[in-house]
Amino acid sequence: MRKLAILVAVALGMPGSPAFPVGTTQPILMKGIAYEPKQVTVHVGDTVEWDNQDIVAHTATAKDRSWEVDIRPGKNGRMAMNAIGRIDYICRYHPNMTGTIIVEP
Ligand SMILES: [Cu+2]
Repeated sequence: MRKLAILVAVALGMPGSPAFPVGTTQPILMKGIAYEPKQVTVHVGDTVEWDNQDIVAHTATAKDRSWEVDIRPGKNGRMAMNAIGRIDYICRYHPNMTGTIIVEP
């Protein structure tokens, strides 16, 4: 019985342990000249990864121009989210292509 309890604790990842990795990766597809999903919610320290499945290049460009990730067809790119808040972003090549990232504590 005691052995089982230990196994459950390991399966839950034991948050708070220094060995537990910080941050996860949130995937977003670039497909059909659109971001999918259009809006995501992540936590500070997480990484957003865009996967361009179109045959044209796209960018993820913050509307305030504080950062940009340029992604060629069939490639992917990532950006760590290190500040709380709402980020609206667009594709510089296709201004109608818009997305939102909500970064929570
Ligand atoms: Cu684009």
